[in-house]
Amino acid sequence: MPSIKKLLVANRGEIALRIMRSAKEMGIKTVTVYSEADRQALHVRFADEAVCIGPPSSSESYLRMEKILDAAAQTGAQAIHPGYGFLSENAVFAKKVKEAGLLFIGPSAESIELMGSKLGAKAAVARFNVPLVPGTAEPISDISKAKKIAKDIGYPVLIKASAGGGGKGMRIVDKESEFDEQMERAVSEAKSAFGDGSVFIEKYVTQPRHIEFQIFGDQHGNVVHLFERECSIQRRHQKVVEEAPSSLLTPELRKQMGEAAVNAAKAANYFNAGTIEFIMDADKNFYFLEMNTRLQVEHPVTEQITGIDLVKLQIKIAEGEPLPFKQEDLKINGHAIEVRVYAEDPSNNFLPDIGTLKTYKRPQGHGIRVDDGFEQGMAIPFYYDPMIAKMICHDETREKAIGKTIRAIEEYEITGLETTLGFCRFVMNHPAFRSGHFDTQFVENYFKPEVLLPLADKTEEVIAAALAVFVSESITAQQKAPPAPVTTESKWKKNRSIITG
Ligand code: MV4
Repeated sequence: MPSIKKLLVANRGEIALRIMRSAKEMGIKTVTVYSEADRQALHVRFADEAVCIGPPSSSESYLRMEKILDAAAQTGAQAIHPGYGFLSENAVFAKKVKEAGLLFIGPSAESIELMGSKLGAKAAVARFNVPLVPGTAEPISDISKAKKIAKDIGYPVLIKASAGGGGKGMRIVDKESEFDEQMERAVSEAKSAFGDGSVFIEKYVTQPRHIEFQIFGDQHGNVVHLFERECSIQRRHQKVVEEAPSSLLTPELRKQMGEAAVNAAKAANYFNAGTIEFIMDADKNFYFLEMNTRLQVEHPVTEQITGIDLVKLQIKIAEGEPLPFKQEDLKINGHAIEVRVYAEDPSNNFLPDIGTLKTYKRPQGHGIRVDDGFEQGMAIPFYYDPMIAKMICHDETREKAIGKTIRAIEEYEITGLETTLGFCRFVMNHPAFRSGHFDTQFVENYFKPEVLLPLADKTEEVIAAALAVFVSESITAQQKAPPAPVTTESKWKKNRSIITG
């Protein structure tokens, strides 16, 4: 059984730190790579060794397989953890890592490749009794055949690119008269975006909920699930709030979906961490959508409710150890909610608001975890994902976890740029979220920029400026009088009045 002494993390930011923390606790030395934009980044400071791999742009640094493999050879690392994004779901990279005699902390290149094709994935899991959305299991290019299939399934239908994922290359067709045009567009988009024009057709599930199952397999054929995450609160296919467990599932439904998720993983001879994405319709029918063959951004909510460190488990599985527990050993403990803090302006269509963290103070207290990659005074580089942090709150019940999340959002202090924190509080306070009756259209249905009042830092600046004028005028007017005491309102109180939703 190979034992890893030194691990290279081929990523940056919060996930690189999160992985290295677990490695250090296991007594494993850490190496990381960095771009020229990340010289001062925390992941570079945290690692035992760091290797510069090129210019800021990802395509010249974090996506360069050879440079990363060279860094591993140069430092004597025996394994590579890809994190999420970048090369994490690149089958060629997984293969090259293995060919270089290193351990890839993740599934086999074959599993990544199979699940990377939406159609390949559907065909594989269909043989293992996993429910699929009604539709075609083959790529289709003949428009008249496709139209016949759409008619049989019943409108509305969805045309999807086989090479797509995360919502890219999807087209909704409401009625037959629109079919030809949408199909032509879908094919040409798929060709230009993915270099592969194959598309397939599915019944369009309206008001869907996105529920995903965390699965884990070892290299001895054992697979378990670590329950679900509800990820329906998203905008433009980018998740903003995730929670575990889902308020929608009964123990019975959880068992059924969990078994389907385990079967889907077995269909791919899967080992290490993976996620099975399901879509659920208004009648609680669930269907397999796709499998993500990486550790996901939202994995901490699963860690909080199971008490399992998924990164440590990934490392042990990669070393060849069997899963240390059986399905019946696993229990859900309480409820966890993750909110993603992005450097984005919710009142300006969530456009990135890159800048410097003038103030950056994390919330504290029992049951609060902040996974981030920045400190006060640091700039959010514009080259990469604008996520500043993930805040995960864990408590006994969903209601208590929501209450804790609101308290923690109010305690979180970020100035210098706009963030999604106020938006996340709007979600926490919304009756649809609180009642559990929401779907993937939540943001489109309920959010308008008007529900957010100006953020605290702006208010503070205005108050400070007004006070400065007031104080200097008072001094000029009453040269001999002592200056008026300068008092500012508590920021907690001020924050409380920001959200009206
Ligand atoms: C669907 C769907 C409705 N019907 N498939 C979007 C991302 C990709 N993973 C699949 N997606 C969807 N597939 C059928 N047959 C609706 C979506 C969808 C969605 C799914 C999960 C989370 C958010 C979503 C937002 C819009 C559309």
